[in-house]
Amino acid sequence: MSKDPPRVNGPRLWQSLEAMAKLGATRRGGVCRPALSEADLAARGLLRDWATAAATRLEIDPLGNLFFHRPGQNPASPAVLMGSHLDSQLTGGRFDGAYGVLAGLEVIRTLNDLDIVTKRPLQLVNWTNEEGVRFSPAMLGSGGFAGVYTDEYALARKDSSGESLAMALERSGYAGPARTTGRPGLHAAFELHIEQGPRLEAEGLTIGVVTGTQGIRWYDAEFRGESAHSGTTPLAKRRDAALGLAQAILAVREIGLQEGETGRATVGSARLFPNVRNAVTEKAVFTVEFRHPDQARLVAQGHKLKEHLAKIAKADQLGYSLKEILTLPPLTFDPGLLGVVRQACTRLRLPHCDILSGAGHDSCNVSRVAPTAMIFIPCRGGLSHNEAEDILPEWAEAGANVLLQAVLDQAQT
Ligand code: HGY
Ligand code: MN
Ligand code: MN
Repeated sequence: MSKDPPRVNGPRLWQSLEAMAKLGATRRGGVCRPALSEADLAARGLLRDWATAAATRLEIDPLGNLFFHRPGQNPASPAVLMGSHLDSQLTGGRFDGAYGVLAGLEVIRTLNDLDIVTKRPLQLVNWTNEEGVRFSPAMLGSGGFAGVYTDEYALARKDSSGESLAMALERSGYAGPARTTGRPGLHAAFELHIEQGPRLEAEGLTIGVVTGTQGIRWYDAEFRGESAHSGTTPLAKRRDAALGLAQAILAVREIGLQEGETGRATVGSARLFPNVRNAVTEKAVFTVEFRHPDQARLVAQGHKLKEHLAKIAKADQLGYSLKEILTLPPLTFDPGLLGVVRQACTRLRLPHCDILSGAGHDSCNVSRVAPTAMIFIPCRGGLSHNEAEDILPEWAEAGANVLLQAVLDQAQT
């Protein structure tokens, strides 16, 4: 490796981030780009224009994942993959996901500027439905790629309007051809992402070497009672599903509190039916999420949840159901690639530390089928899944330089 490592074009990366942030921009400075929404389609279109101009060839898989191929000297050798996701939360930030995709594009643009043709082919990926906002579970596109879900299961997932992923892909022209072979072999995969936590900024560090992610469990739950007139039905006679929901929210919090500082327990979405002020609630449909670095604790939280819901249902004469729809165990990334990332930080003289990711990422799925590592940069106040999410241009540039180094290290072997 030359003594002075090649560097990305920071201003160009920042301009791309700013242009991308205009697509689905919200009044409060964030983005709203649910998977395959008009805004996400616009973002995909802009990425395609840029990636095509950077001399890559697009391949779309059955779940609408976008793979931009950059040829290597040895076309048959397993590729090095980099990328993330353009879809966002409803009140999302401008950098969650988009930063990793555009930094990957910047790496390709830089290699083009330097006329470097790597030995191994490179692939820039944009994963479908990472956030799980429109279709659940989250990380659906990368889950299909990694064989966590069959394509049939993923394509059948429906959004709240009843439209399936298959229909959304058909309608938007992103339904790629059926997989004919197994998963393409990858030599290495890297994902660059904002930390979505406060540690790096607080400790004055520029890069997080992501050793792994904590486990995640998603549940769909519901209570079923009986709709009744709010003016004529005595409280003792009601089978009020909203009352069940209220107790479930407190029970989920209690389960989380029992884990102390590591506790992460959330009811983030709930819908009441018939949802009118003068009728007792017949049905409450809601989500529960637990996260934990220890698999046994995560499993135990799921058992406690089931016990609580059964108790509430019995006491209030409600029906209930509970379905686990996302099961992601705690995982560690590839030690060899983590060493490559650390060396890149040292070569670039960037202060760095090992860090565990509190958030889930597509790399959790990719790590099932390829050696994978993630790289973090700080974000202001650790804020994310919030329209005020923000980073410094120098952080963006530094992270992209580490990605460039790590990709070159693996693509030149
Ligand atoms: O939920 C997550 O952890 C990711 O940000 N989608
Ligand atoms: Mn993300
Ligand atoms: Mn996210």
